[in-house]
Amino acid sequence: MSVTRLGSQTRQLIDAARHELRSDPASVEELRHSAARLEEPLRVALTGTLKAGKSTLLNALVGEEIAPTDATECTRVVTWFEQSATPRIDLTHDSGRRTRLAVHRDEGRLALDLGGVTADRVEKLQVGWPSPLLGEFTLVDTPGTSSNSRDVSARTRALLLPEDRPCDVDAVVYLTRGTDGADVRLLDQLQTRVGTAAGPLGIVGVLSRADEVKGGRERNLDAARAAADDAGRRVERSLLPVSGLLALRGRTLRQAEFDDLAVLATVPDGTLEAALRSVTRFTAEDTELLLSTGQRRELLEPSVCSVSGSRSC
Ligand SMILES: Nc1nc2c(ncn2[C@@H]2O[C@H](COP(=O)(O)OP(=O)(O)OP(=O)(O)O)[C@@H](O)[C@H]2O)c(=O)[nH]1
Ligand SMILES: [Mg+2]
Repeated sequence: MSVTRLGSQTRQLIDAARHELRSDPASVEELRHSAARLEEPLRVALTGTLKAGKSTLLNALVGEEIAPTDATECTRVVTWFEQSATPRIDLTHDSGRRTRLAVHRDEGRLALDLGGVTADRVEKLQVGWPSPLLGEFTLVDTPGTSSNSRDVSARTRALLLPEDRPCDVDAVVYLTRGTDGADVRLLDQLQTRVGTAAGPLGIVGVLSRADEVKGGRERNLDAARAAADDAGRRVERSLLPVSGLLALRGRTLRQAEFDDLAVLATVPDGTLEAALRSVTRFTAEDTELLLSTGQRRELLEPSVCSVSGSRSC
């Protein structure tokens, strides 16, 4: 059945229920809320273990670096990315008070500066951004489920496994790099709630950072698929291998980078493969690689930045 048809049937059901329950104000209010939600973009949360690549995948989907990423623990508050005509950032304090924050970019990336408020006092951060994708989906970036701080993980659990109210998100993209114990626990708990008011409607499982799977003699893509199947068997669900970083670089590739990659693609396979084994080899003085060392360094620059942890998050 098409989504549009399903939507119109749901609308009809809500209208009928509103009519039947018109003498019960609490039910009428709940149904009014459901009807309003139906007109809004689908809410999709990206969740999973610490450093699984959640924020990077969100950026890849939007095609811009609006969710801070880093090699060290980065996302500490639940952040909602919503469609907006102009960029804006709103912070809801734990007291319920809302503050509008200044929008700053740092080397093209959105800097989420909480303006002196500590993460534990933040209830919710909402980033409004002009993006066609956000017109269809509201994306929710969450702190890692196995955060170094229990409070930080608790925020993700409070969002996804609410105790006393319906779940605020419609679907979950669950990123895992394998089968760490805490990962599987949350995934299992979410699974038992799928389709109930207290849970999401569905979960998409992802084996993230799939480019890091070592291929040996196999092609990396095949190795990533095999690793996802393997991990999927252990968690008893299918996992999609995804490299958010590769997707992000692809979506934000500049013309000069594209041209340099096209030159590199003409280097004989053996020479290129040997150079790609490490950063040191790739950036060594080597005329056979056709690009200057500076050009090759520039191609690596995004990952060099994140490894050095020099970004502000
Ligand atoms: N190789 C590789 N690295 C990735 C990929 N996705 C993310 N990374 C790197 O992994 C690190 C963590 O990425 P984030 O996107 O910040 O991960 P996160 O899950 O949001 O992290 P927290 O919010 O701290 O839990 C960064 O250094 C990223 O550059 C990927 O697909 N491939
Ligand atoms: Mg993050």
